[in-house]
Amino acid sequence: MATKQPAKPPAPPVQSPRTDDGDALVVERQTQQVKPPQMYQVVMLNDDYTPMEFVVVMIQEFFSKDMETATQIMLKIHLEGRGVCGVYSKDVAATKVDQVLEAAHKAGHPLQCVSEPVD
Ligand code: TYC
Repeated sequence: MATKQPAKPPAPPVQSPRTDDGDALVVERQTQQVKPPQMYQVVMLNDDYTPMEFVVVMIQEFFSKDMETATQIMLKIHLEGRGVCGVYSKDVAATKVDQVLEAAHKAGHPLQCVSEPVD
């Protein structure tokens, strides 16, 4: 004797999301993750007048490099025209530029440096 299976209850209707007041709620899927912040490199420029020793001291003092690393960076700038002293957030890079320019100006040297976005 064939037994009749009880009919399946109908699937409940798909509920669209609602607020507590019963209003329809639009749910958006966030497709893009938060990107890391743009970083900035502080680039020091060569000139013919600023003493090498002064540049080394600036790099040690404001970019926390040891004497050997600071000397290598200074020589790269001297030979190639420019060199990266460090990479920072936008505000910190701008502060480093200001500090170097102020110290150089006070010492009477034309040393220049700029901050630029890292690719
Ligand atoms: N070219 C300078 C000199 O011969 C030295 C120097 C190096 C200056 C680096 C600036 O960013 C600089 N005295």
